[in-house]
Amino acid sequence: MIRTSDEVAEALGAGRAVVALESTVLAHGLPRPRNLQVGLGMEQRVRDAGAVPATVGVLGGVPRVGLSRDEVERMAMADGVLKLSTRDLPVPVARGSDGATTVAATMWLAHRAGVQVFATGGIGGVHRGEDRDVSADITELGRTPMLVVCAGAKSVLDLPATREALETAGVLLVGYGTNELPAFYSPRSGIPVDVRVDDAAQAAALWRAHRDLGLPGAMLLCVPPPEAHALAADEVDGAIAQALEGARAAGIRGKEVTPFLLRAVAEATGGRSLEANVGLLLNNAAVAASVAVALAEGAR
Ligand code: PSU
Ligand code: MN
Repeated sequence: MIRTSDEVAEALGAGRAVVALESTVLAHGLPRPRNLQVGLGMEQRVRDAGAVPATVGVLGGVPRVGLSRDEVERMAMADGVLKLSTRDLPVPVARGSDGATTVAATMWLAHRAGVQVFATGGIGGVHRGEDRDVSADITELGRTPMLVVCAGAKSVLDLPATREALETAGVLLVGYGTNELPAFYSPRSGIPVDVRVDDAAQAAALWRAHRDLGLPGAMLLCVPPPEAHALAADEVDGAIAQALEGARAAGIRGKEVTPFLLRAVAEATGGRSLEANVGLLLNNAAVAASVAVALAEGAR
């Protein structure tokens, strides 16, 4: 049912490092044509660090792990690509259509293909002032084993509430060279992580222990956004307040909320939040690859 590309299948078979990448960030989280550059750029960062990238999505009704360049382009540039959380996966499969996978759906498919490490930007979580809008990413993180490399949760969310929800779901927050949960566009949130690691080998050791214990669910490796493009917390706060007000006024609901907010914050910051988002996505891909390489080396 899930089709793994030849390159990814060979790498997994040989015990080499593989990093899963999601496609919703491309189809719905970034503007064209920048999204395509970022998708290909993340794949390149993974390769540069010695691992094989596996971008995940649904094409023509087939769940895919590992896409060609043209297929990444189709995800990024085609109109009407569905946004798929795990529960949505049957829809494009039944209809034979295309869909981009969120963190949740990417984890579901990548795990079943045998991938253990996944790089994204920011996970979904609890929306501000809408504490019944909780991303299904949290549910999936609680039940599917995956080392998820991210810059924390997107700061358009309620970060303290998201942290609590992750704790309830049984997800360990690991800071990569930091004691704090990053705030996506900026490095600090004031919210502590559960444990800190300072290099890829330490991260790999934690993940190996998690698997050896047979624990369900994911571990979040939280990487601060690179300094060069990070924004100051007060600048982001104003932009987010404006974006939330815009979403309320426009009556945005459900799966449209996150893409709307990301776009509105980018507008309110004159595109600077977009640069921060791109910078952290590329950086997370490189960190994930280094951890995947450390894991593969440890298994030999
Ligand atoms: N990180 C980004 N940009 C994004 C997303 C994450 O930098 O667009 C996407 C991910 O696919 C994540 C989704 O799973 O947003 C969460 O959407 P929701 O809040 O509707 O569950
Ligand atoms: Mn939601």
